Amino acid sequence: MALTLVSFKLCPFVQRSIIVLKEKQVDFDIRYIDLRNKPQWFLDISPTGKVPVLQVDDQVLFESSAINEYLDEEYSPRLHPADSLTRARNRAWIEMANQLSSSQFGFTMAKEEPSYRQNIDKTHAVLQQLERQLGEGPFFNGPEFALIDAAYAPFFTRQTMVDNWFSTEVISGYPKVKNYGEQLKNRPSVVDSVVPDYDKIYHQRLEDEQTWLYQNGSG
Ligand SMILES: N[C@@H](CCC(=O)N[C@@H](CS)C(=O)NCC(=O)O)C(=O)O
Repeated sequence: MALTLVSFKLCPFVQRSIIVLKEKQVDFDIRYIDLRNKPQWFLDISPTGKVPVLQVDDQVLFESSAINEYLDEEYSPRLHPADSLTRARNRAWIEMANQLSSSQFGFTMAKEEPSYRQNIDKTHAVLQQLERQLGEGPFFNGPEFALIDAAYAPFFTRQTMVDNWFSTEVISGYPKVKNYGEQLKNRPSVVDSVVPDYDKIYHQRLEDEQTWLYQNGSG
């Protein structure tokens, strides 16, 4: 089967699917689009107008969770847990990872302080829950890397850079979360899941947008 992932270089949801493809060592093509100027061919195939979209021969899949579950069922090794209860709990915590990525986007891109603070608070609310949930690690479920870890990894790729640039120290108060992030961000599939100049592109985006964080550091 020919796989083409329609992508945007800074998207954490695309990054999840790339991690899964890399973990499974599956060959795929990647096609980048400009989300500020979406091409018509993309609008024609994407029901939500969002990336990732995965083209599987002449079929189209959208929504990162659905794409990743498809990849998991189609290509080994199996990354979702075998036990149905654990799998269901993982799906629920993937939804928490969605909230984390969305509040991280919110506080990094906020133009005004109230929106920055509101999204920082939302980020901490999820991190507190995650800290309570994590066990001995190194991964969410324990020793084995799973589909859920691909969902959390993009948060840490970004947060490491943001903390370095702006001294935000968002995860420093959560020892288990911090350790989880260290494990994830150094994993080869995660390192290879972003373009080599990702940090420059990300920093440039924050500068272009003149976000509140960019102008004020940690405030
Ligand atoms: N729930 C979606 C979220 C995808 C998403 O928000 N993608 C963003 C980029 S990171 C997007 O394509 N935004 C374009 C738009 O909203 O117009 C998923 O998990 O795939």
